[in-house]
Amino acid sequence: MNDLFSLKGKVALVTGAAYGIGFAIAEALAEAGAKIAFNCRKEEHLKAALSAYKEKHIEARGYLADVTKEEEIAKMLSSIHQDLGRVDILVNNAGIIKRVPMDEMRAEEFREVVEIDLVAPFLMAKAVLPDMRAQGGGKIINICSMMSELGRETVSAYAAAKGGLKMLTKNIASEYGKYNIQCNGLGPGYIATPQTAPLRERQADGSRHPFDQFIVAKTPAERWGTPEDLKGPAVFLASRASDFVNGHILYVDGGILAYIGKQP
Ligand code: NAP
Ligand code: GCO
Repeated sequence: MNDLFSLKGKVALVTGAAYGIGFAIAEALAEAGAKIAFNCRKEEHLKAALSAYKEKHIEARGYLADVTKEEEIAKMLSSIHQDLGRVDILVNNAGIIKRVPMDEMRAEEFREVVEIDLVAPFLMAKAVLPDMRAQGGGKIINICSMMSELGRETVSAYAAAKGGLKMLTKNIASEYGKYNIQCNGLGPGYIATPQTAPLRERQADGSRHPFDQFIVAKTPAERWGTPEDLKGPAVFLASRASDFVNGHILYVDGGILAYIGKQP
């Protein structure tokens, strides 16, 4: 049974894995035996991440690449081929959010979120598909969101992108399943990372942020998730254990999507 979840001999590329969810997923895939490649845009993030991986005894290869830029993707993949020989697992994790009421959001802000959260996973998947087809298969994992299913105030661009990412996942699964390529989504609930830090900030009077209280009340598990909660599901979707799972969005949300909410 353990072999089903082993990633020995596999190379995994996790985008945006300098910290947060991507770092935890990369750590999990490494613990399952994979060799790790990751990227981000900022030199300071790359340097800090390389030290952090080393502290975890993970020999991750880090690359500076903006996933919205095709030429940077091509250069990164060429370097990965030289350094590690192949990509068996792609985790499209890099993402941003902008929290702005839609009627105040500038078009370029909307476009930036969609470029990173939806167009970039398309570009990254397109870049690795030829290798995966040539090597007899592969795994693509797109990091979706509660906003792949639900909306809320101020996150129109993000919800549109993550909803699109859910359908891109299903389409890649449909088009490339015949090559033994499985494409699935991982849909975290509300996870404590830098991206959600503004939603958890203590108020001036020391009380918890109203959104923090709201999310804990909306979550049957009655807590925020941590990046560590995503490690097992990520290994499952990256391993042979999920070879007949394709086009599925695996939500790791403590039950948020199942729950109508507490009676006031
Ligand atoms: P985070 O803490 O903000 O980390 C985002 C990472 O992506 C950083 O390493 C960032 O590094 C990198 N990145 C951003 N834009 C990039 C680009 N254009 N090219 C390359 N790298 C880029 O985010 P997180 O909370 O870990 O979230 C990771 C993923 O999970 C995102 O897709 C997010 O939408 C999704 N998600 C998060 C939650 C949550 O509650 N936290 C829940 C559901 C889904 P640089 O800035 O150096 O590039
Ligand atoms: C927000 C949060 C969420 C989380 C996540 C939930 O502002 O609502 O940032 O969008 O990031 O995507 O799954």
